[in-house]
Amino acid sequence: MRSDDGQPIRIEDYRPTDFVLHEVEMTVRLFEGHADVAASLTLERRVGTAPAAPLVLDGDELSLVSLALDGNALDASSFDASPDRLEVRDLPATGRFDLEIATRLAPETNTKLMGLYRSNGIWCTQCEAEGFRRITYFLDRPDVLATYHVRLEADRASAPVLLANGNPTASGDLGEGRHFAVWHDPHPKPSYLFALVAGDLDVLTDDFTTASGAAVDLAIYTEKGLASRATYAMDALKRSMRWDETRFGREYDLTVFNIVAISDFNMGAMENKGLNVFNHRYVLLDPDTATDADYAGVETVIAHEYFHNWTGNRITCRDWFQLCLKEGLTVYRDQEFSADERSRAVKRIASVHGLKAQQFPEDQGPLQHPVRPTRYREINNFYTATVYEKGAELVRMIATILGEARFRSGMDLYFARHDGEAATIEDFLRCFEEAGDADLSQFALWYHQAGTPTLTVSETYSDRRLVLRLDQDLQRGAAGTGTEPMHIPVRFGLVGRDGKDWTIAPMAGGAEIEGDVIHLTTRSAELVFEGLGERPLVSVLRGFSAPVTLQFEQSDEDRLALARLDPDAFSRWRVLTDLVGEHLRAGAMRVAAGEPPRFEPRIVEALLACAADERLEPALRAQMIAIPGEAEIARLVGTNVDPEAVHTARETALTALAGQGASLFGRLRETLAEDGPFSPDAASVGRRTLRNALLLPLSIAAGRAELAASAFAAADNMTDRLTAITVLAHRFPDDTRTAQALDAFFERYRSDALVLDKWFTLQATAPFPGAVEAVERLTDHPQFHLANPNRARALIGGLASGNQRAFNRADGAGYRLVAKLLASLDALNPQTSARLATAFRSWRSFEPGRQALARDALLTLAARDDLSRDLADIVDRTLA
Ligand code: B3K
Ligand code: ZN
Repeated sequence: MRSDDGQPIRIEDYRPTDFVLHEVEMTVRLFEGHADVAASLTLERRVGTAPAAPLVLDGDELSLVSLALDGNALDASSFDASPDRLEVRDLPATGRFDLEIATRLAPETNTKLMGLYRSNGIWCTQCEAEGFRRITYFLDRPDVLATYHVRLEADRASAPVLLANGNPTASGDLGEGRHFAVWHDPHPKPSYLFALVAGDLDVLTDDFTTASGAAVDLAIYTEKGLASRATYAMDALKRSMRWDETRFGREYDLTVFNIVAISDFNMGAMENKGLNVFNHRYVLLDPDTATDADYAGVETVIAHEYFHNWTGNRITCRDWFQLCLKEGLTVYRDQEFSADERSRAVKRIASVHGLKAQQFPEDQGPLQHPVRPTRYREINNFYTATVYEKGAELVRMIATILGEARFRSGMDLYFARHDGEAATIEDFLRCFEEAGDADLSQFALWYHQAGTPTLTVSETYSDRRLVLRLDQDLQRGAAGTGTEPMHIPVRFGLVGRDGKDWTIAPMAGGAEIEGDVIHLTTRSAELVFEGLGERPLVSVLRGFSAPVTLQFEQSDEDRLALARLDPDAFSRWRVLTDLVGEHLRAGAMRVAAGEPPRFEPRIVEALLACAADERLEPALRAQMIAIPGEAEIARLVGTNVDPEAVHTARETALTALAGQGASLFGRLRETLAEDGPFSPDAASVGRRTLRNALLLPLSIAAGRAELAASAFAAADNMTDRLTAITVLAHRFPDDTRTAQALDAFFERYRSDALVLDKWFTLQATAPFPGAVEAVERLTDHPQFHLANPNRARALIGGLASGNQRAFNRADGAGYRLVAKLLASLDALNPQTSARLATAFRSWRSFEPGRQALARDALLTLAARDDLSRDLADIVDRTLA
């Protein structure tokens, strides 16, 4: 039976709880096969609550063992308990009381990986968003903050390590092979930040001294034998701690900070107070098993979870509608950290690329929602690119609008005013308005109106006079949440033919300009620049200063000139990638209409000029020559997409790049050859990135697998190895060396889960129609485990989200296979099946035949009566 009635939770229904929770005391006894939880909640009726109002606690698949009030068992007439709810009546009208609740859990059979579960023998928890209610009956909502004392008991042999939130206060022996540990978290927190971990773990330790001199013991726990792979994560943690002190004045606030790496995990990681639990892929690294992208991912996620200690934990969310309050802000903070630690331009390009690849399609399809939603049916489905990535863009826009100093004052006020509270977006914005002396009421629309605004720019020049016209429009798709004009900060520059920015203010204008930022607050505005010596090149949306779709009918000549000489490196990438995108879009439409494909040589020349430009760091040069992926081209085409035509158009561009670039790329690859031992520092990464970016075009130009096969054989690190084997598998599927490489790779890493994930993904993403059958065969592979989220994502997600051509195969086989696998996965792990199902979000953009087949697959899922609420929510909204 469907697990809900489809009724949404609505923001306007928010009201505080009838009871205030002060303290939580818990004892968790872990045994093979079950766990006993005794929770004592110190509660008090809120002033103003009716004296007879019952206490209603949340549960989820719970079984109540006993219930007592201040030490006396409660009479059955005083309460009603069901798996998902506990109602207690006849509670004191005034004063504090203790409600003692005992529940029994089965962690071993908890395949949803929410609440308390076991992963490879390790007991661990995941509570955000609503997992604590799977441990005990509770006021399981983020505005209920309490201090926690937690006592853990387990067999010493199976769980020598016992961890919970906060600081350790006691531990000892219990006899009969059992022992205990007690943890106290002095910082009031909501239940979603609760965590415990118990198991036989290895550990890497270190220490940190805060700016004010407090000592912190740091530890990263891993499965046996893997702690040495956590050294980079530890280094990233210490750098994050220091950065938050210098950049935001935020210090750590406990005596220990623990991280545990777990192999079965629904998401990337979780910021539980003082005890972050991580998907092991965001902790474990070494050059032989992890790519440079994996290193960057670890650095980002370690930083992100650490930064949550202030933005999320010390100040949390009033309700789940405010999720972007902690997530958007924390993503902004981790992006800034990476920009400071690595290269600002490279990081910004990567973030904007990710935003366009993930958030734009979401904002332009059926799963569209405002950054601060007002309705949800299943909150776990709102941990989206819109809340996270667009949420981060909104914070960045506040910084752009206010300037760095006023932005920092606003943040300082936010920390000072709301520490220890559960806050709202309104609270957050008010801090910037007060500290920054600004009116953000119009800006706030960014949080409430869904959809990607279109920013249309046009320029006219005559008589030494430049008129720049800006128009904003939010018509497309934002139905229901408003289309009022927003405050769009547009960073810009006027660039001379010598490649230098002019400093010139407009003579007249319908929009305010501060420095290099135009504040567009009306639907349209014109800026007039007079007395110019020549026509400048107009460089707009520098740094992607607002998450908009830019439409600028700038001539190809101007764009090619900007790609060559804009002093702003990000803008060179932006103008070039938009130009390439437009030509690919036109190419795909031409092919779909039966015309021959072509890709303009002068655009290739512009790409090659960037590749050869030694003023640019290598990582940037690699980003400049990257040809947009098939999903991105499909998004640009927008409607009636034929994925085969998209594929052909992209192939044509790749072939042109390979042909025209062969000799340059050959020379470059030589000069970038590795000359020392592997190092994960940004400069080495940049060189490796560019060198590896050349392997595909060089292999295409040669038309043979030779180069990739020898690169595979010579590789001494995973970045080079994975690049080479991907070129083999995705370009030369029938070459005997490809099969050999796949076998060798498998044999070498057969017991390394994280590398095997790559092996599965690499086959699932091979851009051939036959990838569907390959994936189906791989589901029978002895190493394919549907219950392991990383493996499920590697294979099913690889096909559904990473292989546009095969997933959208004309006969619908891709849709049917994915739907079938999602139904099986849903029975085990609804959160992961729902997440993977979002791959269907663009189904309406395809040509009618594919649309009908995708719809059929979705309807088959929708018709199942055993669908989880998570998956039903995604499927229903996708079909709506
Ligand atoms: N806050 C967690 C995500 C929890 C997701 C729950 N479905 C990780 C993060 O954003 O840091
Ligand atoms: Zn987060």
